[in-house]
Amino acid sequence: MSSTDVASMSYARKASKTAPPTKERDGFESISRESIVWTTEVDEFQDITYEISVENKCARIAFNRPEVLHAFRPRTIREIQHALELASEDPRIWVIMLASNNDPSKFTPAFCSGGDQNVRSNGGGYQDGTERQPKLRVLDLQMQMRRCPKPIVAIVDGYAIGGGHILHMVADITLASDISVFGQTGPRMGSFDAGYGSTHMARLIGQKRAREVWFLCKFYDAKQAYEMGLINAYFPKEELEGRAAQWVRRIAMNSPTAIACCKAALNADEDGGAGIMQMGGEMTRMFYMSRESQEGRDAFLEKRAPKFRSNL
Ligand code: S0N
Repeated sequence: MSSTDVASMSYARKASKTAPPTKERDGFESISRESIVWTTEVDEFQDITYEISVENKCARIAFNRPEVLHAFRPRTIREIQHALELASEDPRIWVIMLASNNDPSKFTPAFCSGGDQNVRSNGGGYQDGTERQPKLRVLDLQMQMRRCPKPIVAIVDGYAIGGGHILHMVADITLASDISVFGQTGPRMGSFDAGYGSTHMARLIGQKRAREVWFLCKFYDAKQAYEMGLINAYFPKEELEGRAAQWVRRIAMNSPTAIACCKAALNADEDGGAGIMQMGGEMTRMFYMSRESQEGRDAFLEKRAPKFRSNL
């Protein structure tokens, strides 16, 4: 690899042996902020869009219900789940963006305003005519996001409220525009999320702040959200797309296996047995690729004793 390649660890190196330490040595600021050019590969969705950029090893799943500030109904969640599965199983995709399609000349910008109250049923969940029975299907999506080995980057431009706020928290990274507004409304709306929506929030911002967010149902601007640790970074609105492209490009330059293992470990710390299962699954998957593991299978199929070799 040439040292002029921005992905190289040598990229921002000075020839001098006495150069002072500098954080610019990570080369991050040299990564392009050009907009990513997206291709629609699957065009079967109503409530979302699904696009990919093979060049950038990235998929973009976007809420597409701006008239209700991207509130989600069961169909929306099922479509995101399907798109997430497509991205998870596509070896060309290493990073997944969760975003929203906004046109500020028509509707107030939002990432997602949570569960669609028009289809909140008295039967214990949401029902838009596409479910056999009312469900809190978004909880299944949260689990799928946690278990997805690829990093998920939430791009928040506008309101992230209620169940929409929880989805950005469950994503691995959140980048926001400076006009964004964050908050929970459950206790004002007759609902709550006592799962990740409460416990993961407390991990992110601390117990006292999490109790404040839920008990007061105040809204917070992007600067406050950043200072609390709810989001990774915020940018002027017009810079968000380019900055998000830069972050995603950098993640996609790094080792996907190393990132999957880091994600699994960070989840395991919080998810108990289910988290250990995810991390153990990554280890087993890698072990299956080794000569040592394959020798066990081959010996069984060839009806002989295994001749294991190991560097342990
Ligand atoms: C975001 C807010 C503050 C924006 O206010 P603004 O700018 O004044 O716009 P509005 O005029 O209010 O909105 C524009 C149009 O969008 C519709 N709309 C907005 N949000 C929703 C929504 N969530 N459902 C349906 N429609 C929505 C408005 O009605 C309006 O439409 P028109 O023009 O036709 O009048 C403001 O919009 C606001 O406060 N919205 C509600 C936000 C909210 O409370 N969300 C939380 C909802 N609950 C959940 O997300 C729970 C999720 C869940 O499934 C769950 C999961 C796990 C465990 C429990 C639960 C559970 O059920 O609680």
